[in-house]
Amino acid sequence: MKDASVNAATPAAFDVERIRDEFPVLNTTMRGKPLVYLDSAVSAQKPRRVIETLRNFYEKEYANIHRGVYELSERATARYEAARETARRFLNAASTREIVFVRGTTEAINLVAATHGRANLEKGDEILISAMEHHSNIVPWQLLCEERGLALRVAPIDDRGELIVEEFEKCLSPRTRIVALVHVSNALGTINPVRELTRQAHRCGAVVLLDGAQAAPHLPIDVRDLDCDFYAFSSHKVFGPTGVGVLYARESLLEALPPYQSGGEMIESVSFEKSTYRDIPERFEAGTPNIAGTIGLGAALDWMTELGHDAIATHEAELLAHATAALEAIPEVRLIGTARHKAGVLSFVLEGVHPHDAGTILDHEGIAVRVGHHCAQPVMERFGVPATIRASLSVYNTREDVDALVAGIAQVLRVFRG
Ligand code: 7TS
Repeated sequence: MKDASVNAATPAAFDVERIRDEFPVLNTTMRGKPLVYLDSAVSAQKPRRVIETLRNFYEKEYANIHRGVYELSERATARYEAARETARRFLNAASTREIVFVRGTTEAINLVAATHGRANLEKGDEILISAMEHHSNIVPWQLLCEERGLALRVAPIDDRGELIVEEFEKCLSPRTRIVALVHVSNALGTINPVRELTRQAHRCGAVVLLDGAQAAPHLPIDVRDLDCDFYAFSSHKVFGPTGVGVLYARESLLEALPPYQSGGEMIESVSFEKSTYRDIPERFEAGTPNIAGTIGLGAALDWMTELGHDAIATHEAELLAHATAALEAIPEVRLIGTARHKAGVLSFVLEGVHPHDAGTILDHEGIAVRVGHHCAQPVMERFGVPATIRASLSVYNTREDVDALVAGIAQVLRVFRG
């Protein structure tokens, strides 16, 4: 099972088998075959550190937060707020006041659309997105546009799946009030030059939201260096629990926003005449939050930081190069998304085979990939395909996983072509 070449090609400190040992699920079998998990863009598997943090919290430390006068609740509150500091460090935000815990990337974007969007945009204003957005960075803006009479503009992408920067510039105007862009595309793997795009958007006076759902698991994120106004990511894609995520918002902007959801936890005082709201970030965290999930997210971010972004990037780049070469060597494969700057996402179609049929046969080999439109239907349309097969790589994947995929594709082609 162990391939010495994997370790030889990556830094000495990085041992993929040791990483795999931390993920219990990777030792299981599916359909009687060893699991080959190539669907981390949908959701990443969880290391023991995260699983044990959840277990420990529920066994020994569980209480509601921010309300108990007793020690158990104080401890739970401290753990929850420590996760906020961990998230701040992970993003290099200036202050924990800029870190809002939400349900995930989807809720983060909806929050910004419903608060900043409603409070600041008026008829005739424009929102600019790109042609490679996930549905969750399209539909909230569409709804806002319908409600407020705004225009949604879309910067096009080229045949490699790269944003056409000159066209993006042409889409910007003094009417552009929000620019919402994906940092790394989930359907294509493209890494966008978001620092430069943010600079251009700011020159026009727009605020910038970056969808970091697929970037946070792979790249070091520095919101101060990017100079973005909002940055969103989901815990479950960075090896943490489901149901929680982070919205970073520049302090001056967040302070000016009206509440999003309302109720307990976000208020200062309530009377039937008037209620007043708490300071940021609590103003945006109404109700009992996902306490255990947030603490688990903190453990996941610590785990990633200890592993090191350089080690993650080096390993994934080596795997991506191997996988790209292997898939390109199969004549029936057409890769969708061949950007020069790419994360570990391999979207492809197989000549003469529907992606769903391919997915089913791969599943019989124990190989988990996603087939479909990946919640990015406009990307599928751009490339003239109804769906793709998508293998997505993570820090725990090996060359053997890629080789299993290649063998699985050969099996698919045998079944369909005889
Ligand atoms: N943005 C991007 C770029 C994503 O890839 C996803 C989820 C989301 C937003 C939404 O994240 P959520 O955690 O709020 O659901 N991406 C995928 C995917 O690629 N396949 O399934 C979900």
